[in-house]
Amino acid sequence: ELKLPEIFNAADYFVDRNIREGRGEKIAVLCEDRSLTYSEIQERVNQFGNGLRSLGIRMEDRVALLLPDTEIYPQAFFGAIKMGAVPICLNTLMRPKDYKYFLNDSRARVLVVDNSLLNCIDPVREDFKYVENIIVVNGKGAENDLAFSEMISQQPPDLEPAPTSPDDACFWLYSSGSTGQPKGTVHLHHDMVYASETYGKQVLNIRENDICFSAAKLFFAYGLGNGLYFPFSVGATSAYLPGRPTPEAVFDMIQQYQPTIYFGVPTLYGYLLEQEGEMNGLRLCISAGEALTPEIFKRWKERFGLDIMDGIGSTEMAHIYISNRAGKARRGSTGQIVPGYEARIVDENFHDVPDGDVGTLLVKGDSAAAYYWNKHDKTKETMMGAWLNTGDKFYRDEEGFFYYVGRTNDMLKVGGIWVSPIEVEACLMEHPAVLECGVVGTPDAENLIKPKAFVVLRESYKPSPELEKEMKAYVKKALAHYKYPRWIEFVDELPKTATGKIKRFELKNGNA
Ligand code: 3SK
Repeated sequence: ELKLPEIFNAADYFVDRNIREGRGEKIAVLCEDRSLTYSEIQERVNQFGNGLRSLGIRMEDRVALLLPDTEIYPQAFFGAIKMGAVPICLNTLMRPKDYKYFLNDSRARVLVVDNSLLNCIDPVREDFKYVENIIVVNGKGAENDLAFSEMISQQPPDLEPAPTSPDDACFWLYSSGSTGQPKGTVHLHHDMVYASETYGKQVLNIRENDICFSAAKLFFAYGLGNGLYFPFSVGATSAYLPGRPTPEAVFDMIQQYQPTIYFGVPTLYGYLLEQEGEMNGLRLCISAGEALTPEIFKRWKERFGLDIMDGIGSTEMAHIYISNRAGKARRGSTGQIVPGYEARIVDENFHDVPDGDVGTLLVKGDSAAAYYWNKHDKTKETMMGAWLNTGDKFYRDEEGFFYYVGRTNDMLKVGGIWVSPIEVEACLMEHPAVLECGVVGTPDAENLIKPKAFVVLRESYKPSPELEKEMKAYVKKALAHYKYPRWIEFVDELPKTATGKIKRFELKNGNA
């Protein structure tokens, strides 16, 4: 159990504590040709917090951040937290209408936006109902906008942390489901500490001399832990890539910064395996965000001699709660429960199912979000007292290893039997012609649901009826025959979310 004092501020814990414990001169952040020590970060955190105060921002006010991964992120995120405000980490890949929704739904009073992203804000800035100030990083924006660097340079370098409690609102992330508007997920000051003390310290075994590099961006719950609060929890270093994590950019980051922990998503692991490049110096390769296929795990190990440590987390739980362990990763499994968390697999009546049976995963742990902002019904559906309904289908073996079989509503019942699209995808991925694929349920002539596969071919293959036939036969041979895809559509790319997950609902709607 986490024992925190009655007055507790997460920025004091993740930033100031490093200076108190003698790590002020350690490099906190590396980005392009820049590096900042913990003392330098602390000074800018304080200046930004003071700057927000000078604008009349008070405890509990929301401050939206629309920023790429650079050294500004920790300054703005912890600066807001330190003065008691609540930063909202916004996905940088959305469209103007989405930002209008985020800003109006959250009632943020301040927006901090990078110059490179102003084009997404300008078309809707007149529609913001509550934003009073727009602070622009690396530029100036419209006439009344403030410049981040100018604003902080005029502020004093000292700031007392706001007297928040461990249970005060600390930061928000927007979580999107397959239906409805994104939900403002409210995390408390103790949540990042809990995730750091559990997954960070007991699974990653993160240490002061680690260098972390997360291809998953900081606006994503996975990236926020990987690239910010896990390294800051021990005074380690984080290397930031501001642009797109293309395979070339990832290999360059590994060359340039020699990280010890690399955090990726399965799609990117797959693309890295397609390219020339080295992954030297790593002690851990972490994967989350979507299920890792056994095929990618195997090919990664063969090529780089490293296990990929797969795990699953969620925006609602802040980070990973089931994970493989270093040196003991089990191919095809999401791993075992992370210390500090509990899991149950239940049927539709919320009764526990025996090991080996598929059910819905519920999790419990003190990094869970408190609620969804202004969405009481969704809060009640997901946050069931101490337990959180993940909406994921899993089974657990007798050794406590969990196996992902799909989202609750992605599972297909074919001829009365559950079929996991993940299993069919993993099988197709082993076919030499397949680069990527997505499987969804599609009604046949009798309106009965059958699996359909959307396949992206590797460069040296061309779509043909022969290849389609061969792939169907391949799956039929490897899996129970009812699982084979009755249709295969060859496509150039798959629709993906900002965090790299296949948008199955778009495939279902025929939008490949
Ligand atoms: O998708 C995941 O597995 C994940 C992991 C950590 C934090 C957040 C998410 C969504």
